[in-house]
Amino acid sequence: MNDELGNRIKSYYEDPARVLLPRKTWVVIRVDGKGFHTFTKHLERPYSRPLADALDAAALFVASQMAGFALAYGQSDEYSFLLSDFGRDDSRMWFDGSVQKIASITASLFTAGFHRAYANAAFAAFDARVFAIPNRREVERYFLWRQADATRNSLNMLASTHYTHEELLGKSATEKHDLLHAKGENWAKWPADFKRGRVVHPAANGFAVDKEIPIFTREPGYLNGLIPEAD
Ligand SMILES: Nc1nc2c(ncn2[C@@H]2O[C@H](COP(=O)(O)OP(=O)(O)OP(=O)(O)O)[C@@H](O)[C@H]2O)c(=O)[nH]1
Ligand SMILES: [Mg+2]
Repeated sequence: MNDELGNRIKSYYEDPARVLLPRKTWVVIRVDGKGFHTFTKHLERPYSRPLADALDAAALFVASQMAGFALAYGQSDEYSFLLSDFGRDDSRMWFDGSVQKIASITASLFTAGFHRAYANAAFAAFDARVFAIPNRREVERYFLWRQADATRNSLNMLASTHYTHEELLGKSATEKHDLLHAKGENWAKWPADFKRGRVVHPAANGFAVDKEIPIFTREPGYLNGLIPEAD
């Protein structure tokens, strides 16, 4: 009776919600802080080093738990992980590519890792989305897109420490740079990781964080050396 009931419930309700990613692809999982606009209210602006460090610690922990991890890229309140099942013939995607497993385990591992590193009374939560990208060049473009977002975010964050929302409304990036110069502020002088983001990559002793990453479009070899080749 119990087996029959379980089988029926699984086949009627659980199995239809089981989505698998295709084999032999690159898989991206992006984790993003839930409501971090509020969570970060009392943190240093434009850039909180303790927050970035805790996000890095969470990413290092997740990387150590993932099968097929290639690299992770972090900025603002997010981290994107790249996995693949290339390599050996019998290599399998993490959790056989189960979307629900990958997304929920990544979000919970990241949240656990973040809290272990970040002593704060408030609880943080992270969402995770997972998808396959079928082409290596597109994987590279994915990371170019996130880095462009880091650069835009950092300029906006810095500008918003000197000007009100209304004063910045409709201003271009060049105009924001000019407004900052007018206050003796220079975005270019801020640390590389604030302007460009950070990368977690495999290293001799496990995994390491690179806080001095290049502008990806100017140094294509950087991402190229980390994104796995297809079989
Ligand atoms: N003070 C401070 N805030 C930061 C820092 N990094 C990120 N943030 C905040 O984190 C927010 C992240 O933006 P989003 O992810 O788009 O917005 P969210 O409020 O997290 O909302 P959802 O992601 O949709 O849940 C930014 O708007 C900033 O307010 C930082 O170094 N210092
Ligand atoms: Mg967020």
